[in-house]
Amino acid sequence: MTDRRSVLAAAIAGPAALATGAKAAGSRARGVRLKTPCVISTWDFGVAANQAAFAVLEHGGSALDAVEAGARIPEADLANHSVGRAGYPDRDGHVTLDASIMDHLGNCGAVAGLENIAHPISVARKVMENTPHVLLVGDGALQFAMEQGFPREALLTPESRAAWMEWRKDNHYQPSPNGEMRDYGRGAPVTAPTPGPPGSAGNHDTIGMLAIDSGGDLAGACTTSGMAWKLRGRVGDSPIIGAGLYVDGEVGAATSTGVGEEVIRNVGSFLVVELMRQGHSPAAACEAAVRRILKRKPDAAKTLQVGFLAINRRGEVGAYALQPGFRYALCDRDARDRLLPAKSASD
Ligand code: SD4
Repeated sequence: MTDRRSVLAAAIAGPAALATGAKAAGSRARGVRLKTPCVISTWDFGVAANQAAFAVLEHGGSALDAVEAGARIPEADLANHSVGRAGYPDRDGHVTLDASIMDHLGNCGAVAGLENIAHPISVARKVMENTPHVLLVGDGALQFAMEQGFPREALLTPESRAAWMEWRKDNHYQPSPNGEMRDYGRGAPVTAPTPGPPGSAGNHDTIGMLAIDSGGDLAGACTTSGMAWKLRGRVGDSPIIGAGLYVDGEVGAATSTGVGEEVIRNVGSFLVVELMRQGHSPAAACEAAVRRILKRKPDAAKTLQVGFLAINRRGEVGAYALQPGFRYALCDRDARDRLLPAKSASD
């Protein structure tokens, strides 16, 4: 508890305090090791999602059940405009959701471009468990979800619609670094310590969640409404196994957030896991994956954001991003609501 409070207190105290806190937390992040069972996830609202996941884990539940339960928290959060219900729509006003889920044995399922279903992560799990396939998209994914009993509902909230109408005034599509935070502290620099408490307006983004259960098994989940104002039909990294999420029970797991195109180009999460297999720590593997993006696109550290988050079988955690601003949440028995800033290529 104190940990989150101290990070948030630093945030409230101002940029200088956050800078100090970020440095201290950054060095801890390099060596942070959690006790099993544990769960980690992207961004500030990961703290609340981790609580739901940990409630499953501490009662002996599986990592797979935990990450599904955790991912459903931001999916249901009406203040969150980048995940699930209330997600910002595409250019044409359609809320289209992407999600994937994977276990330690390589079982996986995903949906992309799913409309009118509030919990894509649970549909992804049904794809994994009830079909011979990995990925269902668009109308087919919707048909499948309804066959599986998911309620069909309108997802575009008045707030999301208003934001879309505002965007349509100049109709300029240019994802900005940490753009999902734009509603909060409007006009403040992206590194400003103003994201606010988990789940608050502007404090939201794709959630990637990774867990280890008390049996030592790993699982991961990733769910998003994708980049706001994207072209209709655009699919990001989150539902692409190996890009937005990858789990290997013998090694560890990784997930990503940010501009999915750059993650897909470099098969980012798979790369992170393969680097861990070769002996990299999670932190070093995440950094190497970010540097791979930079190698191909040197200006990426100025123009866009991508963050990776990883955990190995031993519970060691690492994260790295192109730019400052990416934070991640950690939870185990000892500290259930830690929130750390990731180091970045721009530090
Ligand atoms: C995507 N990676 O659709 C997701 C969106 C995201 O910060 O993470 N935004 O590309």
